[in-house]
Amino acid sequence: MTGAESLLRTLLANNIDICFMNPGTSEMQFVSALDRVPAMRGILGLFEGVCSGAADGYARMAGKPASTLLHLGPGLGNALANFHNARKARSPIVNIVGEHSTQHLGHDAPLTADIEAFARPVSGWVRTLASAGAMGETATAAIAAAIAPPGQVATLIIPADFSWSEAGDPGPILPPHRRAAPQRGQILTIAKALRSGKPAGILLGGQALTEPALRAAARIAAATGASVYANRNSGRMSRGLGVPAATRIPYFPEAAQSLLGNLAHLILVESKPPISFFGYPGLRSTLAPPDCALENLAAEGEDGLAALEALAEELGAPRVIDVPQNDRPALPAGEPLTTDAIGRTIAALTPERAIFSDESVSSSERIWPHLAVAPAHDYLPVTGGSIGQGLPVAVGAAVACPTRKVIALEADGSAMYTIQSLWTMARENLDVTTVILANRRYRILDIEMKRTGAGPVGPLADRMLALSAPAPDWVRLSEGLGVRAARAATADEFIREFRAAMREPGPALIEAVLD
Ligand SMILES: Cc1ncc(C[n+]2csc(CCOP(=O)(O)OP(=O)(O)O)c2C)c(N)n1
Repeated sequence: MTGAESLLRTLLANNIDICFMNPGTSEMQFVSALDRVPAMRGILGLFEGVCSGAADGYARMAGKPASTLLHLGPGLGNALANFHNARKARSPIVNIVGEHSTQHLGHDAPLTADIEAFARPVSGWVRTLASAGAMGETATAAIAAAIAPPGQVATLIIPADFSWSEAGDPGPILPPHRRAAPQRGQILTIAKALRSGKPAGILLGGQALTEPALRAAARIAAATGASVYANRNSGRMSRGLGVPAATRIPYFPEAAQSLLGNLAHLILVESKPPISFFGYPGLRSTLAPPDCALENLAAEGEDGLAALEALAEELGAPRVIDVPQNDRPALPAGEPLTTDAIGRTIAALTPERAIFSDESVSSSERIWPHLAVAPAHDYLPVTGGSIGQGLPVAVGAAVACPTRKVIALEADGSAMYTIQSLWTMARENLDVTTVILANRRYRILDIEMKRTGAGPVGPLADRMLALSAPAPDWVRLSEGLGVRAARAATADEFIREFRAAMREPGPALIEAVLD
């Protein structure tokens, strides 16, 4: 068995059967092994940022890693921004990077680079394979590192000769991992704080934003009057009709500080203390009041659900929570196309158990409230602030959940970073509807320009923010990459196109013209 085959068999034995890849000469052995090991599904991305973002989206929805296969330092370099987002999402990913053969490495060939240095800032574990014979064991070590709670990118660099040489058996199969249970003493301390009668909040992050954890938090809120908040940059959140709500911490620090302003206690569940996205002149970066006591109920990587349930029991919280079942909104009629009209339409027409990949940037605050009355769904935000992740994450989510509708809410500027994702959606016939919010500007930067006190936007500065001359033609771009597409300039047109996209499976794109 060659090293390449041993690697693929080790991944499969450990239940990793997807590889988002963009290979080159040093990875040819892996590509050819796909025909001998067909249980590994190779998915081609036409830019490495698609591969890393797709592996992130896959991990968030599947709860287990995909692998990525990238070409040398430059291939990894192209993938870094979305590995950065994956790192912030705590997504487990086994990232395999090909390296020159060992005898070639000393010659400083054109593609030679310090791959470990490229990998380190986004990876929790980095290793260059030492010999072909060590392949199985080292691959298992990479998988163990990736899935160690709370999850991380593990980068395994493989010299080409080790993949074409004879290797030993595949590596061992890992036992299922357990997240640490809550500390009894900590639960009692926090129960006491919540019984004190002082204003308290519970901030949920990580895996504590799934429905069972939201339900446990709602039980605690019912028993104590505490408010329940959501970390806006956590990888995945359950939401919609029938799901207990958590208030998302606002993006701008003034609104966030005012929301949390009266808290005496903030209980952290799989979340760091809340901080502002950016620092601004004269503003604090921390969002909780300076005298608020921060208490860790479960650290990142610990079992927040078990901790919340134990706390609810300790507090004698009601077992059943009544979640109001609001009506779905009425469709807009005869209205211009606004972000509100888009939000209402999506909430009214989205099917059960949809998955939203949200990279709607400046449109998000207007669309977000409407999704509260969409059917129960999963919501995947941008975790690390690096735009160009929404479409790749949608690809990965659709691969992980082939029976669910995925809806990518995409600001036009962000969508251009990894537009190649559309081709992978078409190639793999993924059930993703992409809504392009075509305001033809880097709109959020207009707002940030004012907030940072950077001065007025003159005509030359404006050319750095406007996407209008020429405006990208999304219908032609999408069709050119194999995804059916339509343009909507009124609410009625948007309703027609969105309804059709929800009825018909497979990839579709709607350009929603907002200017
Ligand atoms: C990789 C990366 N490059 C640049 C930025 C800076 N940036 C933040 S928002 C933004 C423009 C967003 O424009 P668009 O996606 O069209 O959304 P809009 O603000 O119009 O809603 C840019 C360039 C970033 N966050 N990440």
